[in-house]
Amino acid sequence: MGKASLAKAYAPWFKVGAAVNHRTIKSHGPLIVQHFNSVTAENEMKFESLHKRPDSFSFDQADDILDFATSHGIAMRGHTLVWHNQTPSWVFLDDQGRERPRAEMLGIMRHHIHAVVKHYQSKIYCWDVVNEAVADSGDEILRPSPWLKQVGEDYLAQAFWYAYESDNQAALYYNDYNETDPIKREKIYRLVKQLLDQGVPIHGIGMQGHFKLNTINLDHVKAALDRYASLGVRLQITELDISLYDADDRTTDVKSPDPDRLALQADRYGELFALFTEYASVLDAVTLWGVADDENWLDDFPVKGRKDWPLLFDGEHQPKVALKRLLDQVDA
Ligand code: 9MR
Repeated sequence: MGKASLAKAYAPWFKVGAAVNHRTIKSHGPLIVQHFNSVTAENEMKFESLHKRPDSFSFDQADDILDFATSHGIAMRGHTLVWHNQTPSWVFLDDQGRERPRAEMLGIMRHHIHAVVKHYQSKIYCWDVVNEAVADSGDEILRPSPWLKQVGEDYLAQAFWYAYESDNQAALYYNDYNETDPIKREKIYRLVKQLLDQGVPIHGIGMQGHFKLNTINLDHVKAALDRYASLGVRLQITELDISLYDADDRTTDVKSPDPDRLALQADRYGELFALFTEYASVLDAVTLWGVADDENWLDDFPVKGRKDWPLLFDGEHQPKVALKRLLDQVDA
């Protein structure tokens, strides 16, 4: 176990990645280097991080993460170019607070994508070009957003073309959550099919993979992998985690993880990775959304301040039963 590496164990099938940030590349550095061969910046490459004001870019923190990765031979994904969240309001509103018209929005989008993708050209192996554009409910495929309202439905196609113009070697992904839900799955499928039919340079679908113990459904995961793969695009699991809480659980005072739940979590991780290895011909990487349980986004979501234990390493950076399961089942 001491010398074992999750990424080496699964290297015959796919890369194994982790979301990292400018703190965890230091605090969790040894763990990242030992167990992962791909990283994603958790927040540092988002629009508001790189391009807070119209006339300047700040690449420092994102560059630090890239330097960390390259100095250890770790590949890096880019996350994310066009999203409705974590995007400064100047992108959507002019100085007078008026909604910017289509031409201005496209100019801003093009400028942003060109600057960012060219900055990282040949250093970032794939980009989440558009993130979470599909509606969770209702009949519409696209969720309401300023991008949709002010540019129109072709905003996704435009984003992919701008990225392709800037780096025609990087793999360009559409990335979304609840992607294994059968209704949302079909919307994502239709969206990506339309883009492919129009000749848009879209190469992959990022399946985020934020699961919960009581709702994760392996049949749905398999059906989604099959459905998306049928489009002839590459696939990645981009943000994997398994919350220890059931979907409707709102308790706040849990101080330590329940061992029975950790065992169930290990079972689910084991089943997922076994399934993923069956899709190695289309699945290029499986990325966890964090490194260890001491720093993870679910500590605040969906219940503010509630501790969760969704990852493969515990708060002391020690392997959890889930990590042992993943190594044991491939004889690492
Ligand atoms: O993990 C990220 C967290 O630190 C941010 O506060 C949050 C803000 O939107 O974004 C989190 O990452 C999200 C990712 O960028 C896109 N998919 C959902 C992730 C979890 O919310």
